Amino acid sequence: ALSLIVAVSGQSAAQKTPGKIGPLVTDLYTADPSAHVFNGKIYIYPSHDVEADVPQDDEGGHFQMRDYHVYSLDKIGGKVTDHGVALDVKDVPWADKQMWAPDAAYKNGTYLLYFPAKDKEGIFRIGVATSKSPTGPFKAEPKPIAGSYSIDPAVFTDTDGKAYMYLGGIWGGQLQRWHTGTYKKALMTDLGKGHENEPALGAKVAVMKDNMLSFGEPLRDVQILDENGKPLLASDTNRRFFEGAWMHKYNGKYYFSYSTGDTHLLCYAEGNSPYGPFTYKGVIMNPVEGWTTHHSIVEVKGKWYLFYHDSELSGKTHLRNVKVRELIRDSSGNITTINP
Ligand code: FUB
Repeated sequence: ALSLIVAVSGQSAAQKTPGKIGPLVTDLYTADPSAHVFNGKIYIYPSHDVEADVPQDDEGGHFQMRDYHVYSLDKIGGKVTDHGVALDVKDVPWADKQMWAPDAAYKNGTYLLYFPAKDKEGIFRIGVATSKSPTGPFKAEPKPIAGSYSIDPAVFTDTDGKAYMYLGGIWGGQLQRWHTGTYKKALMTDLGKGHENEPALGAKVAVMKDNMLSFGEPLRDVQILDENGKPLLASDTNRRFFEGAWMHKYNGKYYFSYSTGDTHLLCYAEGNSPYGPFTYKGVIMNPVEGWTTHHSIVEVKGKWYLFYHDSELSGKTHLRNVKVRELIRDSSGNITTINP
């Protein structure tokens, strides 16, 4: 049984002092919510946080998630239904542990669940699992997506039907270890000392093949530029990409949003193509309680919503809870910063 505590109350929810925004799920810890509307219903694909008594470290060893639950609701503010375990790590032939932030997509009668997990060598890969139902259960493909690595897959289907996967996360998400093209375990955080004034590491993107099970091209860099058209630098930790990519399209423009990780901001950048380049625009949300901040943005019946998490229920960084609030823009499409 689940309870929904929040009421999202129109425009005032994000701009003025909001009424208290409560967790959407209170009987399990949930995080990294990827929200989608399928057939008029809202579905949330979050991580399922658990206590595994692993001490906190820069590699995210304290995030030892083992399965996914899918949630649905008929409307924002409506009852949240837990559809049970949709995929368990024990049923993913290639995966060993750490089922981190997932996403979902739909094509031709099939729902696809995309997820990162560490393989038996301790390397993060992206897996895919399929179901005829948006709530699963999902059946995992025997191998991870060829050419995939790192974490936080986000699959965006454009208005022309083409789908793109964005992925990546630095530090514990291992993106920096692929910087030279092959996996180098020694790189622990960003590019390392002495590289602060080089362009920051970017998220990656690839178009998906029609079957949505593999990449249709090698991964490309997602470039974020500053107001002068120069790539953001690795030292620009208040603006550079860290993890948790998301893509949405609004009024014909592509909005690439992400977390800055160690500076705990949700930011966005705008572009004219799903590949970018994207120009940095601003902060979507200031830091929440807990180290991580991770989000998705979705349109429901003509209004836009931000799904995110914080650590209100536990007070612990690795035991989080999913929330939702309205996303507000000005007349030019700029997103108003939320103070959670
Ligand atoms: O939930 C584990 C990791 O924490 C996610 O993959 C990151 O985005 C961060 O939220």
